Amino acid sequence: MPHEKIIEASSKHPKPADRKFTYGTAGFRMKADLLDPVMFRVGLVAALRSQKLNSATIGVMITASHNVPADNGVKLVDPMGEMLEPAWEVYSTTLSNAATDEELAAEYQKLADQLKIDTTRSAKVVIGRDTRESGPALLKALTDALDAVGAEYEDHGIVTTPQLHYIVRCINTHGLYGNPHENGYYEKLGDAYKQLMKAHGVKQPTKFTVDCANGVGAPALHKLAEYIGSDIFQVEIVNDQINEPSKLNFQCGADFVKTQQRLPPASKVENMVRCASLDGDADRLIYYYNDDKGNFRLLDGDKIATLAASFIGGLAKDANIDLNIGVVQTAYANGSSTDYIKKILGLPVICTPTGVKHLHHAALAFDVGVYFEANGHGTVLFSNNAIEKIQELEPESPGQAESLKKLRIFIDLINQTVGDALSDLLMVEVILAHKHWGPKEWDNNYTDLPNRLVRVEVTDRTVFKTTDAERRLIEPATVQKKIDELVLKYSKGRAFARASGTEDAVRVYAEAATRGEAEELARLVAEIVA
Ligand code: 16G
Ligand code: ZN
Repeated sequence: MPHEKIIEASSKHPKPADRKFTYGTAGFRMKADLLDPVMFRVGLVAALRSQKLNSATIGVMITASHNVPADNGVKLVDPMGEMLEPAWEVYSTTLSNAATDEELAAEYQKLADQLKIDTTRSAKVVIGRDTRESGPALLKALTDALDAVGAEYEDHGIVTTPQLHYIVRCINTHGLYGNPHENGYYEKLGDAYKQLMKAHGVKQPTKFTVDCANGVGAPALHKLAEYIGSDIFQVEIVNDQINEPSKLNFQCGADFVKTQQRLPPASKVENMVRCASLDGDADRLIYYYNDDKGNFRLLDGDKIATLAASFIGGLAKDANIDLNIGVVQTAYANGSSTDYIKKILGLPVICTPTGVKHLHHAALAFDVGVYFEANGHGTVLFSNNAIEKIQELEPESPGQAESLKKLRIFIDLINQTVGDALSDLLMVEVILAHKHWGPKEWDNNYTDLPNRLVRVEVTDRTVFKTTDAERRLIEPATVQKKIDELVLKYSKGRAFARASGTEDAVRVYAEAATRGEAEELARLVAEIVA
């Protein structure tokens, strides 16, 4: 019986009585020194998940993304590289909260019985982690659990979150998606980039600067850049000090730039030079630049989505191929971006609740689904139907053949498992090069409405219940009516309030025709909510 083994192994990873753990939007995430028992229990869940899916390989990623260095976290990756199925988030929460080692073994068995899982069949797990100091010890807690239930595992060491998603998909598709290791990732993306640039005689307009948040994106980008070669990929890499753990996400990274609306101090660039920032596990990307007057300009997830959608739409048109292209956003998308997609690009827009799994799911409804959160997390999904159409079409003119060829390679450039900063970075560089655009031309597509995000401390955030993709509150009862009345007074006004999924607070977002009005609207809505 594995139960004695589970109990014995678990006794080295005891759960403190006063803690309640929850598998949230981004897995388990907390102060690293609290995570040890959770890691052990996640190991049991990963093994069960693999056994449930006929021994498909499951991924475990140890990371806390853009959080401070003292935090860490863990999330599970399903066989095709997607996020864990929601029902299993609940099972993970249940197992992580079992009070004693015996109770844990009993919960493990209960779950196996309930889901009819044969716990004697083989279980396969692949593991990755970011650069945090706490990583190796947490890895040990995880593998202790995997050993206790006899699961097979491969440790891929320090990799980005999207690299681990990629590896999982490669393994489960038996290499069809690519070679299942870190180098296979550089080869797949790098080769696609080379073909889209070199073969078409296209060049990056200028060198650009990438801030790697002093995290795992740094070694990965160095390796990717080396594989591609500096003749066609000119990049200045800053904030790549992964040997100084306290610098992770400190005064740098995508989240810093997005919230502070300024360059990270290490990015010393001239006006009009484009810059990009990754986050601590390289699944978010944003671009920005200082304009000719030195004013900071952000090119966020909305700008990346519109750039990608218009480029793919153009290629599809030139290739004379009928693809149903759509864009998925959240309520945080700037109203100007939504207007631009609908009115100028003529594409449908779906709005979903915050959290990548919602956007990803909605994007599957299109032949080509472009999804991005404003914070820079997103990707492009090509359906099997679209891929088949693109592969099978026989071109009738050289122009059509050229566009079709680009479209085929473009599919390989994009990590379709999950938002991937490095893949998105290559995508943006390719598009800018093909359009002969600098940051200004890109930025000129549309002008963001002034907006303001406010964090409001409340006694109980769970009383805030939303509908309509979080754009409207249904509870507490009178709040939405008050917000509606207020918004009417502002030109181009829009505002909403929702409980954060990651912090104990309510977030208020407001936009309006002028900066002053956006700020005032946000402040007044915050007063209603508080
Ligand atoms: C998580 C989500 C991110 C979302 C953020 C919102 C994933 C992998 N991550 O980090 O997409 O933007 O939560 O945070 O889904 P909030 O609920 O605190 O506003
Ligand atoms: Zn991240």
